[in-house]
Amino acid sequence: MDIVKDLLKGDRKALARAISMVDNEDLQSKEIIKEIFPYTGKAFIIGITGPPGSGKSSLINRLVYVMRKEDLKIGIIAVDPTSPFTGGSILGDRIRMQEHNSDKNVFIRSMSTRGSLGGISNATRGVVHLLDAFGKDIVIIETVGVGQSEVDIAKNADTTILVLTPLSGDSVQVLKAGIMEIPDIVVINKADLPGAGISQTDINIMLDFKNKRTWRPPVVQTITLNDVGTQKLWEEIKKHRRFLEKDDYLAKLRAERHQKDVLLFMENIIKTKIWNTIMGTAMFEEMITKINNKEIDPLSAAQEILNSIDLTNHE
Ligand SMILES: Nc1nc2c(ncn2[C@@H]2O[C@H](COP(=O)(O)OP(=O)(O)O)[C@@H](O)[C@H]2O)c(=O)[nH]1
Ligand SMILES: [Mg+2]
Repeated sequence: MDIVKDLLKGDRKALARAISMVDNEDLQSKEIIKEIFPYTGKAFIIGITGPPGSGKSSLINRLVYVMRKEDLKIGIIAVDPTSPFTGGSILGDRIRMQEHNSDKNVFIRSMSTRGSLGGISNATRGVVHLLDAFGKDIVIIETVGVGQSEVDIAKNADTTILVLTPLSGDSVQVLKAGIMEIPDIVVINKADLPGAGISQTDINIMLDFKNKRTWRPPVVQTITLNDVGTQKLWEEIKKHRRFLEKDDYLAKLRAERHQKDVLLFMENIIKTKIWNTIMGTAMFEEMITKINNKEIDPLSAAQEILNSIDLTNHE
């Protein structure tokens, strides 16, 4: 495809168009991903999550400056849940990061989650692949932490950063939700506000208590307003990356990700296939009637239907 050729040549307009096609789940998006996939796997993926307003976008804005000093090419995806409660934050993200608009090596894109409850959609994963194939060294995904998204981001990123603040009771939330297994690095942003030290102590205790992993997540205090702690955070990201690369963890992590992706796609394909094959058919209606009349139980009905339909040919 021409669009893929242009994208691989470094044409930013082609990248933007391809992203829109993938984001809209355009008919051609499958073909695009297929063609660019061999060129992926070079970018390092950083996931940044945390409660709304904790300062994720502001932090990314600062981090980008630090990364650009090392001449790294950066792609940023700000994932916003399509929730009425956070409706305005896409605009906020853009404003927070627009300082980099004139930098050709920084590409920023907002995406919605399409009701997948703050999770990472296939479209988002596709856009990560596009940015990767385009030649970005670093891809940053920002997601609002609303439960499922934290778990999801950790599955999709190489390094996951959880951004908390001293005041909002964030650490209590974290304790409740039991998400301390997820971050590779914990950031306490807004360290200019009172309570940062206490939060740090609390979080460290939780991490020591909860964590039996080989990597002990460091806790970094930042103040994005005055650019405090950004360099330290970047050093910790690089440390984590070296850790992943040392024992081939990164390769294992990515292999696991591919395995999950394939399983998920298979589930989706089969589900659609079942749906398309049986919905509205007389056979299905009859089976439901039989269940209503207690002539058959639902599991036996499911097995009987599956035995009678052809599930091959998964286009
Ligand atoms: N006091 C203080 N406010 C901050 C800091 N970082 C961000 N903010 C403010 O917090 C608000 C939310 O920031 P934003 O980056 O949009 O948070 P996000 O929703 O997590 O992306 C903005 O009004 C920022 O100016 C900080 O270090 N200290
Ligand atoms: Mg934001």
